[in-house]
Amino acid sequence: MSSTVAEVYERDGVVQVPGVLDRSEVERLRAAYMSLVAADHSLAVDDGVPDGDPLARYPRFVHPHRRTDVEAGRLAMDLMLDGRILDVVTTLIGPALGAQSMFYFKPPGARGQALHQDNTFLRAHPETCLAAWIAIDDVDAENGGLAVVPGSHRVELACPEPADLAESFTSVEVPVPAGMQTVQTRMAAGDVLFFHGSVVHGSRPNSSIDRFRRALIFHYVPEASTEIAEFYNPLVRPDRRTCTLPVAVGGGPCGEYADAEP
Ligand SMILES: O=C(O)CCC(=O)C(=O)O
Repeated sequence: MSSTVAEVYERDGVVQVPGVLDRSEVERLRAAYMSLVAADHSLAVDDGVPDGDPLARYPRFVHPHRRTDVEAGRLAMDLMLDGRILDVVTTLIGPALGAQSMFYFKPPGARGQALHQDNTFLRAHPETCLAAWIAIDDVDAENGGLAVVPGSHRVELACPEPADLAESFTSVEVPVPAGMQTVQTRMAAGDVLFFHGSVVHGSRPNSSIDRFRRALIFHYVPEASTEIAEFYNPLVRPDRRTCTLPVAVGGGPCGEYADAEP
């Protein structure tokens, strides 16, 4: 592993690795999740969106890796532990456990997710979590690609504020720390963005007419973690065995602020 990836992560809390998945892998993931969402919403997070909202038809899915009875779930489990991703994770945070998988469909017209920090939800201690955000489509500002605040993993943060519900399906927003800026990512399908659990990040609406912005997201925590929010137990070891960690107070699925506040 090139030291550059670790150095960029150390400096910015976020690093993009291009071309981790090839086109056929991306197409297979896309097809598996589109066919699952057309038939079954049992993995959907209840984000309380109204009927008619694009996210009612295409809700985000959580923990698909636990559903190895369906192809989408098997693909998630395989990829969560795939060396191309896990080797980077291990370089950045040491030996790790898989804590969460998520799939966002984000169709045209869908709202985004206001700025937040993932460890608010995972509550991993004593270190934070790490996200691997895998682009399943080409993503940019127009279709609501992820925006990140480099360096925000190093600063004290202000309290969350109400989010603009016309733009975000979650209700609370972490302000951009003083002197820092939001940077819009541009990713090709198959690229992976790794980011620290304290990095402020989020996304704007998908304002395109016809470009889905699908993403498969994994969260990892160091194997040496001493606790995590209950929602993430059991975790997955690199050899596929599961394990549990002592339960931290608060937390919940990524983005569910109301339940996350102690
Ligand atoms: O993909 C998005 O729009 C937001 C995802 C995110 O922020 C997260 O997984 O924590």
